[in-house]
Amino acid sequence: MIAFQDPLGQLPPQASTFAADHDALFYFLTWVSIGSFALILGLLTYSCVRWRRKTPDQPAASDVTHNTKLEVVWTLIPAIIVIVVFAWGFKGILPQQIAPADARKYRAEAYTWAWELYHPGATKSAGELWFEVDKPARVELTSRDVLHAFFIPAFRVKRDIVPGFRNQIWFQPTLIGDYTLFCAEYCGDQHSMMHRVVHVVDAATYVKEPWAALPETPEARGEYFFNMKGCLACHGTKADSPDPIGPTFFGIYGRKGRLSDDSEYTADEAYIHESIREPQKKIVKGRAPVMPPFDATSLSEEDVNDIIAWMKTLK
Ligand SMILES: [Cu+2]
Repeated sequence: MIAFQDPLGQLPPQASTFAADHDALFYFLTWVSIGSFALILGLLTYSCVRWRRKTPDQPAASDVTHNTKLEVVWTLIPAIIVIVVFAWGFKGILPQQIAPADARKYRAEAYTWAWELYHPGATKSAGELWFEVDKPARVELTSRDVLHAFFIPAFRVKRDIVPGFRNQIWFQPTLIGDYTLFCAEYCGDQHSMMHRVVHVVDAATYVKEPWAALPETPEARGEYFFNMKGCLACHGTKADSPDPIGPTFFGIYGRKGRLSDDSEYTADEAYIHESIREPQKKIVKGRAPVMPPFDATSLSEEDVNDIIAWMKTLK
């Protein structure tokens, strides 16, 4: 591993063992690009001025059509640069392919437009991820629906998540702090909502399993799940929230309306519970059946009750 610091301070903090080498290659590519751009443009400008035709009837100054030596040089130098870039990138990407045997096994399931994030051995998903500093971690990646991608810029790692395909990614965080996990594959309307906080903590904090801690009151927990489970991608919380996909939760508890079969519904506890677990069972008139179901591994019975408790406060 080489120690390379970002000279312009333009990149995210180097928070994994892969980061320094990645940044060195990034700056190599940048400077080579700037250098060749300046060289080519400079030569072109110089030639245009130096060899321009000064009078309309001036004869050609030279009848040279090619120069083998020059052509070999300007083919060989770029070829060598391309080979260096390939070898450097290949050498950097190889160790990213196979996780060390002692890497902790996490799991991330992506769907439009949220993440289910599982810590090692957990059966219930968490809203954010916690990693221990200087310990390798491996994340198994699956998608419920369309293409997504797991991207943590501070770790300099990114991998596509392909539906029907088990992919994985690994890294070793080296810097305590809070970073961001993004979806890096455009996956529809609310793609930009697919970001989560990723914490790198010391061993003493990690053993306390901070991911299990939840807000204290049912209403606060309900709002937490609303933010973490992707509800906010389609549902607003204000009276005038735009609602192109799902209804706003403002004043939703107790609301009456018509379903697609013209029967009447009241948004009571049982109705909201069913709408979370089996959203396709009853579709409100004029709405598209686009809401994904949330089963018990995603939201427990208590979690659903917390969400309903929080909904009751929105009025
Ligand atoms: Cu996405």
